[in-house]
Amino acid sequence: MRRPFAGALALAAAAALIPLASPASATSDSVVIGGFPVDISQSPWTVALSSRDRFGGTRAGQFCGGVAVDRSRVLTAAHCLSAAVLGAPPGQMADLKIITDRTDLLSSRGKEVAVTATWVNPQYNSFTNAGDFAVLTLASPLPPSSVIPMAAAGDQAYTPGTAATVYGWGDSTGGGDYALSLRGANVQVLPDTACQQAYPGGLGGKYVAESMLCAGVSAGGHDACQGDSGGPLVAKGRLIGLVSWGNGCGQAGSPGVYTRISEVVKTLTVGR
Ligand code: 4AZ
Repeated sequence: MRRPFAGALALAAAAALIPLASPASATSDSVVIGGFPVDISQSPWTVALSSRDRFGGTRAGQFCGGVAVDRSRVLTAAHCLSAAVLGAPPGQMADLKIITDRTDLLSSRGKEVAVTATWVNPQYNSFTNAGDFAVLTLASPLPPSSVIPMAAAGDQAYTPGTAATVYGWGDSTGGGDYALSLRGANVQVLPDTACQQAYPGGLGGKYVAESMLCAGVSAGGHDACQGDSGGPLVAKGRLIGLVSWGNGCGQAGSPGVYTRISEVVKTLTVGR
């Protein structure tokens, strides 16, 4: 989607039965596009964000992804918590939960944990999508094994060419086929120039290297997509990105744009 919000909005609209134009073309072979099934035990820090009140129960209320960065805190995308997506400020959503340790959304495996507080990055710019992250505080702590370390600035995991995997329950084809079971897609960290070329500004969006990270595969076909927003991009066992935006899904020349986790680390460190 050209507009960063489009994916979560599509889910909101689907839940509300508002007719939507079909998304702009995306490859059909294309988490996640061009992905593979993942058992949650392989990425135990990946969580689903859920509100059945807002999004209905057919997919357990899943509308975005998230990732546990300590036992009581989950990172997600700021745009996942916008009033446009949620229909209300996040603090007013009585049934906002995270689902942990569950591969299949409709199974009873794992746990649903209530969110007791939401913090949206005050620097988040909903026009450029810079600073697209938010923190959820959980009602009860997760096990230590469910937490992934964040890669700080200068970490080798950010080097272009590094293999990375993105995880989510989002659109698995680019055609609105939201997954019921967790998927992953293998991509690589791409040089900032790849996204600067693809997203120079204007209608297609603007890539800001300081706060965003570019990832994909140059031929296309492997990518995050609608519904994956807020979910993790992992390299060398560390969190490097959150699914944020892009033009369509899996198209050559339109890499995925992620929230750069080193910026999150800086912000969270300053705040405490
Ligand atoms: C979305 O609309 C979205 N291909 C998320 C990720 C990407 C594109 C769109 C990246 O939520």
